[in-house]
Amino acid sequence: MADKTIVKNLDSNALEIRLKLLKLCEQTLIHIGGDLSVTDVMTVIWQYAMNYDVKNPAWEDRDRFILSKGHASAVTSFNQAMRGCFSYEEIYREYCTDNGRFGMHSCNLLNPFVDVSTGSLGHGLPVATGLAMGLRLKKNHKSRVFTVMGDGELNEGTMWEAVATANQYKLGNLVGFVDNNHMSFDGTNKEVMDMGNLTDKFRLYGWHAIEVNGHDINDLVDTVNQLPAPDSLTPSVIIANTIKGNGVDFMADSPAWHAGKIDEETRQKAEEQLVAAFKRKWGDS
Ligand SMILES: Cc1ncc(C[n+]2csc(CCOP(=O)(O)OP(=O)(O)O)c2C)c(N)n1
Repeated sequence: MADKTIVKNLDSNALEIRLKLLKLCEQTLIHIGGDLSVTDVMTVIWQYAMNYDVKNPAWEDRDRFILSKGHASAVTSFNQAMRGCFSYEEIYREYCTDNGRFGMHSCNLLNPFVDVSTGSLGHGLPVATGLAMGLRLKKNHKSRVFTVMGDGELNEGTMWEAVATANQYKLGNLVGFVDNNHMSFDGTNKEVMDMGNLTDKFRLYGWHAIEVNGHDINDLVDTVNQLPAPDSLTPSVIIANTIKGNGVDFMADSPAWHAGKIDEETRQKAEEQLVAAFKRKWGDS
């Protein structure tokens, strides 16, 4: 059981990030469905798990992060702002502007806190695998490479070649999360391309695979606490069962909200739901 104060703080961080996402979604179109589904996972990675010094992104022994489902860039940027990489205001000001550091996909051309640009699905895990292999070659046994994939994304690119490679080269410094919201761009994964049970599949490829409720911060923290050490020999994946558009009733589980923009009244309604759910769980304190 994770420490209750830590869990409450992380839950409060996740609420704050969801509210920031809704504000951005009023300003412009974002990938709100997949941002809301992965918010708890991303909050635990960025506010709890990552060994990272914002003042020194070039630090050799830090953990690396690759957003394989690159369209969840907004939730990454807000997490990085919460960690102190830049301010929230900078995100709102520069989002999707010419020469802005923030946009619909994660881009490292102008933003040094993004390790690898992503957005074309199916390539983040393979790059993370190469990075993990490179760290081993450099005798770096302290850093982990975290990557967040979409379950729909696992239909694409060279994801499964990377899964086999990570097992072959015993990359225990590689930690994947799958945002398992059962949805792709315009329908359910069952309709688009059914990959079956992902936990079983990763295990067949030799990975240490754990399935958790991806909206339960306590479970996520517990799982992170029990990860094998970075110098171990088995890659890990956390299959986080989530709901696309989580927390907002009219967005939840709806392919219509893969991406979208909302008006002020809609934002207020959504905010009320999120705040009420937090209070039901934690009270007013
Ligand atoms: C190579 C490639 N093919 C297609 C797309 C278009 N696309 C963007 S998001 C998406 C759905 C992916 O599903 P998933 O990874 O589960 O994302 P989530 O539902 O969590 O937002 C698709 C097909 C893309 N960005 N890149």
